[in-house]
Parts: sequence; structure tokens; C-alpha cells
Amino acid sequence: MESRKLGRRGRTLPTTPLRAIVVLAVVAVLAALTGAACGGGGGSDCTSENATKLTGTLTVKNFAFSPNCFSVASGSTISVANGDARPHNFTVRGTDVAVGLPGGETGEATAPAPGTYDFVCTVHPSMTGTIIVT
Ligand SMILES: [Cu+2]
Repeated sequence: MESRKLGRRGRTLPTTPLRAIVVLAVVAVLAALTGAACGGGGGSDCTSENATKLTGTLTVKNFAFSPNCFSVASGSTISVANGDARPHNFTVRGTDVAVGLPGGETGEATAPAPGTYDFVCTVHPSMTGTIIVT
């Protein structure tokens, strides 16, 4: 019968925790967004100065390429070893390099013309890297 409870005083206690939760949620979303923006790819951070000179084999392990920023000479052979049980591939964007890698197997690619290329495993688009071909 008394409908006064939510009257003028309804905004003291209930809104404070709610507002805190909303603020925390917004902060969490922003952190997730900026984290994703910074952590994704890493391709643009790969330059001839910080690239690893690939002397051995490009390794795929735990759904990641290692190294994922490397330099090679044009025309040289890039060996890619899949250390995972799952199939992957080594696909260099903007070239015809696309090497299928069944679980546990090694494939070979020929480094394309000089330039900077992004590469990816098209099965797992988060597996990316950059090659500096010299
Ligand atoms: Cu993959």
C-alpha cells in the first residue's frame, strides 16, 4: 500500500554500486580493445633493423611462427617446420607462396622478390608475421 519507498530517496545507495560496476565494465572493455589493437599482428613493427636474419628453419609451434619477424635473401629457400600436431600453412600475402604444413611436417618456400611481406597461417588468422626480403 505504501508506494513511497522508491520516491525521492531512491538514488542514494542503489546507484553507487551500479555506477561502480558500469565504470569497471567500461574500463575493462577499453582495456580489452586497446590491448587487442596493440597486440595484434605486430607486422608494422618489423623492420630491417629488428628482423631476425633467418639462418635455419622457420618453426611453427603452439600456433605461432618463430621467428615472426625475419629477413631472408630473395630466391633463398625458407624451410618451415610444423611442430604442432595440427595442420598449418605458411602463406605470404601478395605472393604465390602458400605452403601447406600437415602436422609434424616440414615444407619449403622460395623467398619472393625483395620487399616487406606479411605472412599468415590462413587456417588460424591470428598466426601472423612479417618477412623482409632483401
Ligand atoms: Cu595454423
